[in-house]
Amino acid sequence: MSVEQRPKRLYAKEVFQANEGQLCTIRGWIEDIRPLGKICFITVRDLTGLTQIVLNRNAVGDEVFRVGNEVNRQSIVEVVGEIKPSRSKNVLKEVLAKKFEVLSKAHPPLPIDPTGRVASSLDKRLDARALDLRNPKTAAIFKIRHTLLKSIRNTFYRLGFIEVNTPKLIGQAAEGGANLFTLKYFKQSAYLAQSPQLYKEQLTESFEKVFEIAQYFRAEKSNTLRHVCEFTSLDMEAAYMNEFESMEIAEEVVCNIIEDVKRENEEELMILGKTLTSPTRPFKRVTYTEAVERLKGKKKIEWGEDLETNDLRRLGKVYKEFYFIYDWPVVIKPFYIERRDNKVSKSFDLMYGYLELASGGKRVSDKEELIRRLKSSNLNLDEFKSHIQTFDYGMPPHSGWGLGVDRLLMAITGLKNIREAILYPRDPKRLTP
Ligand code: AMO
Repeated sequence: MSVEQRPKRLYAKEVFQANEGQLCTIRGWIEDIRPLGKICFITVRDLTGLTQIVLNRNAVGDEVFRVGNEVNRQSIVEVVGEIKPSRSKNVLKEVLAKKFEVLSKAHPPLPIDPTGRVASSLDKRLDARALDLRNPKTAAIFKIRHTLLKSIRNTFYRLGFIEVNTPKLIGQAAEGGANLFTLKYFKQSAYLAQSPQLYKEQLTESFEKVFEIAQYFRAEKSNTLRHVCEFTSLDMEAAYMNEFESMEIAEEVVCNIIEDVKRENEEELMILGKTLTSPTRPFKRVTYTEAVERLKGKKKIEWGEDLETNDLRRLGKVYKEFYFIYDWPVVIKPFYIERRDNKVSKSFDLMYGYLELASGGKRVSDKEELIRRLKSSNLNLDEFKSHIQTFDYGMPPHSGWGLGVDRLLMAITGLKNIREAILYPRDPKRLTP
């Protein structure tokens, strides 16, 4: 049947609203087949749900009826038929097939059952991710991720930010530190970018307010539930803003996402069994010093030490949901964060319970101070030569942050493992599929 001859394609969701007697085309994959003598019920799933197809031997003929009875589950089919009221209790309308064609056969045994009736380990699901994404529960996570990305863009466009794309193949360490992936780049070495930090700062010289959503790479051997080697970051940087103004933008982005997901993903939230509530604004703000005071008692934390996972877990029990920890010690923040005084930096982390979602701050915009800070961090000035030079072009005061999109999706959907929030996660043990 040529494309022109086929009646309009309907998605499962549209079948329920369509008129009885209407002709339609249904496409999707077979979830179930129930042969009952001269009739065979086939449920076809698409992105929006299930459609019940009725194959009647008298209507489609012996050969098509045999194919419909024998085709394997998960095969891709195209059905042309007429919408009828259904006699099944859970289905309002069904499609009585006039034509039934297998477009692509599935070949069992399949590695997992994407209907979710037979549970599989996360590792097995990730090995067969393309099939796992047919599971409505898995698909719900990525439909919410789609809303999250759309919401982020809408907020930044509305606030007048320019969306940018910085290089991911770089010749010098962006942030310093040892967690870089190295690769051969013709006759020299290159790295995979661990963040767009230096580029986004440079771009404030011309574009003033920029944001980027992109993947970054960290060669961290930590096998935790919140670290991966390739993660998606939302980065923003804005000239003439101080750290508190950029914290307000983070809050605005997160709150808009929650409202958008609540409105656009009601069904997906239901599938995941998650109720979203609008966070109380403004988000609570706690200084590093106050956090350390809170943690006193069980364990001695010296002022200036970084907070470890267990400390953050304890803090997460006190400050639930979204909150900021700000004014971190200079010694544990990177060279590009401005000092408030000799000890305290103009920095912040956005937290969700124990989970660090974002970090940022006001940046050093004075060239001499940047050089001093690079030296005191034991970084090689030569590697930062071209970045330092951009400060001679006139560097406005600026601030910004980087937010882990995968972690934010975990917070919103209630996932415990970051790997579930990423289509094809990469960790020290996983580089495929
Ligand atoms: P930072 O290194 O704290 O800051 O990273 C920012 C945010 O990115 C997420 N993140 C990760 N997510 C998953 N797996 C990882 N291995 C991983 N590493 C980081 C976290 C984290 O809060 N340049 C600064 C940001 C800035 O100051 O603008 C930076 O990269 O959610």
